[in-house]
Amino acid sequence: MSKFITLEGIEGVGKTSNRDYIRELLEQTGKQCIVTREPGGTPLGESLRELLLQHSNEKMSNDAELLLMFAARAEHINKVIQPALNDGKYVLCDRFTEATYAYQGGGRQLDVSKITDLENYVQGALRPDLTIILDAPVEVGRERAGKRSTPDRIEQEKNDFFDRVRNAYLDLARQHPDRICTVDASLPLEQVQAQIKQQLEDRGIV
Ligand code: T5A
Repeated sequence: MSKFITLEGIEGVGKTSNRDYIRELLEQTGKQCIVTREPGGTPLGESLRELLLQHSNEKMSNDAELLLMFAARAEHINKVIQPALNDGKYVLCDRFTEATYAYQGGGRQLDVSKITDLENYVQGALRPDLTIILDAPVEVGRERAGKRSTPDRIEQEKNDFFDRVRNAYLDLARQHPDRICTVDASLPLEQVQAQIKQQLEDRGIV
């Protein structure tokens, strides 16, 4: 049976590193799995990602940012996520709507009811079966991300923005303990992976 699994967290906490680990675990237990990301995952979505992250759009309004995230998501669900789930595949996605609640709701302080309205409109009943939030202090994530590349338009926000993002993620985990869990991503990679494996085992996924 198909499942939709998403990975979340502030910048640099290890979503990409752990995505590959989860994929291996799923494949080892015989599941067919596709790996994708947001914003992105389709040709249109990747073009929207570029618009969203490039510095030349520094003055983008918060509402435009929100709507572009959901435009990319609508395309992604229609062309990639829902067809894969319909085929019985596992879909492993690097960020999804919880990122919108955290970044546009928490970080940009947009009215959360706008996000909920768009979530219902764009997704209908579709929600991730499991969201793993990789949680670490902002300084830890920024230090790791900073070693790897120069900051994009959103990454260049200040620490208080990312503190709000992190707190919004933690609130989501408290509100939806049935489908959202957190792991301590400040630990060494092997220990983060052990926590992820435990979560997947506890839910009968691997
Ligand atoms: N966005 C997205 C919104 O605002 N709203 C939305 O709705 C959506 C969907 C997308 C941006 O868009 C925003 C959020 C983002 O700002 P992105 O590329 O998905 O950008 O997100 P980033 O967080 O920028 O992704 P990163 O690639 O920077 O971070 P990752 O994937 O979390 O981290 P990763 O795996 O690349 O690791 C970073 C470094 O840390 C090391 C890795 O080796 C790597 O060098 N590392 C560790 N080191 C020590 N211990 C560990 N446990 C480690 N884990 C990883």
